[in-house]
Amino acid sequence: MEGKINAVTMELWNKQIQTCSDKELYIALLELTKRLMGQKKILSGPKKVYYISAEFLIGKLLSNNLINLKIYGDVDEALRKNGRSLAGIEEAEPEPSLGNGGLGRLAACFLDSMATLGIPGDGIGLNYHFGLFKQVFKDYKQCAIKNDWIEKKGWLNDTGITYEVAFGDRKVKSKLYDIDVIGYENGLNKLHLFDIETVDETIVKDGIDFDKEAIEKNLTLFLYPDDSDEAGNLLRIYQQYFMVSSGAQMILMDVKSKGMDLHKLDKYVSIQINDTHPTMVIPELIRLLTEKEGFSMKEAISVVSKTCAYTNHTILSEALEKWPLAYLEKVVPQLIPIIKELDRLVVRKYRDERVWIIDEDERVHMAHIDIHYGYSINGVAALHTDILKNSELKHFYDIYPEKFNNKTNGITFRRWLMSCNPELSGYISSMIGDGWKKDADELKKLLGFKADNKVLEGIARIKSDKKKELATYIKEKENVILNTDSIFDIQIKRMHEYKRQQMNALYIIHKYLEIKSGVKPVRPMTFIFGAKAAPAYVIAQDIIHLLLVLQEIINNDPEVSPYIKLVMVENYNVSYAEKLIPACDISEQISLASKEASGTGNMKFMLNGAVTLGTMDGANVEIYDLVGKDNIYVFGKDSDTVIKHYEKADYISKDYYKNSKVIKDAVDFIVSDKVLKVGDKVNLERLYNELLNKDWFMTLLDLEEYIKVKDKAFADYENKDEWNKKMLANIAMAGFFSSDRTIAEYNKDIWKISL
Ligand code: 26Q
Repeated sequence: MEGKINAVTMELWNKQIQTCSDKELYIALLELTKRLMGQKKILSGPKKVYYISAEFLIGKLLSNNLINLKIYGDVDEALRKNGRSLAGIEEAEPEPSLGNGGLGRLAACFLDSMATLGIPGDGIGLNYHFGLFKQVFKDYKQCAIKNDWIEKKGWLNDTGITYEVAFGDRKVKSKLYDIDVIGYENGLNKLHLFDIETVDETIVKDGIDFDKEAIEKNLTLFLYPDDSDEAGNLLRIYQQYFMVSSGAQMILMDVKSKGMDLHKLDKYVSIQINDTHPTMVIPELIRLLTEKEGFSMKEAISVVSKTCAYTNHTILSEALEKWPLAYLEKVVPQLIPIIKELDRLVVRKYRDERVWIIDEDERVHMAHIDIHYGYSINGVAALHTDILKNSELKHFYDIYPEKFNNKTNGITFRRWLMSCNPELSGYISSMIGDGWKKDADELKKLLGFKADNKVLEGIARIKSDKKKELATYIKEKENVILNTDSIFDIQIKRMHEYKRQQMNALYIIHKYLEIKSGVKPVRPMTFIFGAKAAPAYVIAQDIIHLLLVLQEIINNDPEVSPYIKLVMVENYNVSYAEKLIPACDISEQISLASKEASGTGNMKFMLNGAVTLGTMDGANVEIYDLVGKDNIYVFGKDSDTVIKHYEKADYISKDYYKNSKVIKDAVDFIVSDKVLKVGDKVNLERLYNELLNKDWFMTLLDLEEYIKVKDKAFADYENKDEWNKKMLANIAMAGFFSSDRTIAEYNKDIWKISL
């Protein structure tokens, strides 16, 4: 391998490994990896899946591709021999942040698993020039700046293929870029990313502001931050249609070029629609088939309905897309007669207005198009699918019980264990062999070592080493010194009230007040947060502000800082997650029950030996079922209770505040003199009032039990032997959450591709 790498560095830079900069080495390895990938077979067969998604949060690709090519170890060794390390070189790779969070990352894990299982399955998405904004902190607040990632030499390949996309007011050219996706010990699929030819990066001004009118210049400039306030923006409809029209044309051309009969499209193609963002692919396919391929409307609707399947990722009703018909009329007038026809057919058949596509306010319910005109509807965790069936989408479930199914999310173990934690990965293999890499269920063999102290201590040592590594990184990046003997408690995910970072903050305040009153914890505690907030999401910004202010106050208080450290890391992203997750002791999964569709961070933590502290929400329920009550900490009201509170509108946060001194003291601290001296009165008072007078996501409902159970988890940590067993049990039972399992289920129940 050393020779191969040196050959490329010589060719590109006329230098040997030793004298290259990290950037030069990265580019050389990129080049070498692309060449090796180019030699792999392209996965093909009679039927193909297209996973269409506005987001693919792929993260850095070098390590992952090396792992899947099975040359990670060789490359690492060759570099070490020359005094270099893959870790250093990875820092030179830009991270493509082409997604907001869970939904985008899931799409990326799925690409990895489809290729690994040998399923011909391509991604279809957009080539955003600036991914999710870069977060910087100033005056204890989040600022958003543009986040470019495209370099001259990178993973993107220009295919030279173009399509024409027509909007109501203009025609534009769509260019196709591809990124190769290599399976673990398997062949190649593609991620197809469409870009507008005339995009102009120079129109971006301060922060992330730009001219929203100039569609030709801005269409693929930015990924929209998950943000319901801005959902009405026309540009998002332009983006969505651009993606689906390009994708639909590509799919039909592909099928025709293979000489296949479009009337049997469903035999050759399944299109998985990732949330409602790509829903317009349904009317667009119908349009193309009727306008260009001579189909009758009936034939087109019939075959498209057998080809498209829909995945729902949310039960927050404000996040379900409803576009004003007038907006669609402006951007995509050619789809209007089709959407109206799809609605007419529904209205003719069903009297229940709740299942109609166009409502009385002339808004188009995108999910309703998917449900009526797709052949499968799935939720992303058992509880989530149950809630869809029994409440959120009940009227649809009554009509189409056979279409509904559950596909509990998963994660790729190649990235979330082998790449981010090679030490643990290697240790596992030394005990149970390598079989788990292909069959994740084999991790259960680890349970055989439950009573083996040497093994348990080995796992504990790796955890401790990863905590030290993280501490070094955080010192460098955030300038905060962590005590690696402390317990690491981590909450990393988008900032949202339903995820309840504010509840975690109230716990920290509670501990702070205890220490101030003389009650000291037996072991120091480190609380780590990472989160971006949608720029227009006011309360989310306020929670970030509170955390940053608390960090300042706590870490600089000599009486408290020996016992508590708080660090909110800047610009949390996939690469940061890969450093944080292996170092975690306690994984915070504390959403209000019924609100987190699944969560996938919970799975990544578990796989790396963290113990979950969580509510019975999303996939936490399945984690609980797998590891058993001794290996997880659960608290809080269950989803039925929460749903009833919403139905009856009988949750009054002030009652909880008034009736508990612990709650009152913690909440009042937000607007205490000490905090107001450092922070911004406007933000802090707004958050305080929100918690007291609204608290839509019921923070105070669960706070007392959260404190109790979290204290118990911290106390249990002191029994190292028992804790190590909990770590082992979590790792051993994580196999179910491999995205290979998830994708195998999608294939068995939905796509039905024979392998
Ligand atoms: C909508 C309209 C306008 C602008 C943006 C959006 C938008 C963008 C992204 C709405 C939603 C998203 C992302 C949602 C998401 O990430 N959902 C998460 O999906 C995960 C994978 O299934 C689940 O594990 C999480 O529980 C769910 O929150």
